[in-house]
Amino acid sequence: MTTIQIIVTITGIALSIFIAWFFWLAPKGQTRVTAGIGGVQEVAITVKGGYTPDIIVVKAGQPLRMRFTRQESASCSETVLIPDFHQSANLPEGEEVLVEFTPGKPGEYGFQCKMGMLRGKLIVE
Ligand SMILES: [Cu+2]
Repeated sequence: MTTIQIIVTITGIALSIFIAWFFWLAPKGQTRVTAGIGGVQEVAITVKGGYTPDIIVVKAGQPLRMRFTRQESASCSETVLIPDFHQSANLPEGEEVLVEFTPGKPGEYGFQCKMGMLRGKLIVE
């Protein structure tokens, strides 16, 4: 291989790694939810190649309403699971779906698509 070929190869690999990181691993935003009317903590989550926001900070012992809107047709994201709270929901494209429960104990809990490719985190304080 010539030097140019080596540089091109290395640049290509670096670019692939960055793209993979950007789409799957980079945090898409953290949000802290405060309780609104009736003491319900409400957060709107966009589902499109991931969850936005994907880190959600809430308070323990107060009802939480997660409003998922899926803006893509990729079958990967059609189901959202929150295993620690025994919650799951089907997300038809373009429709808002509510998932409601009360996080009891402080801790960090994941939510994800069925195959675990898209991930988010619920931080209960
Ligand atoms: Cu998936």
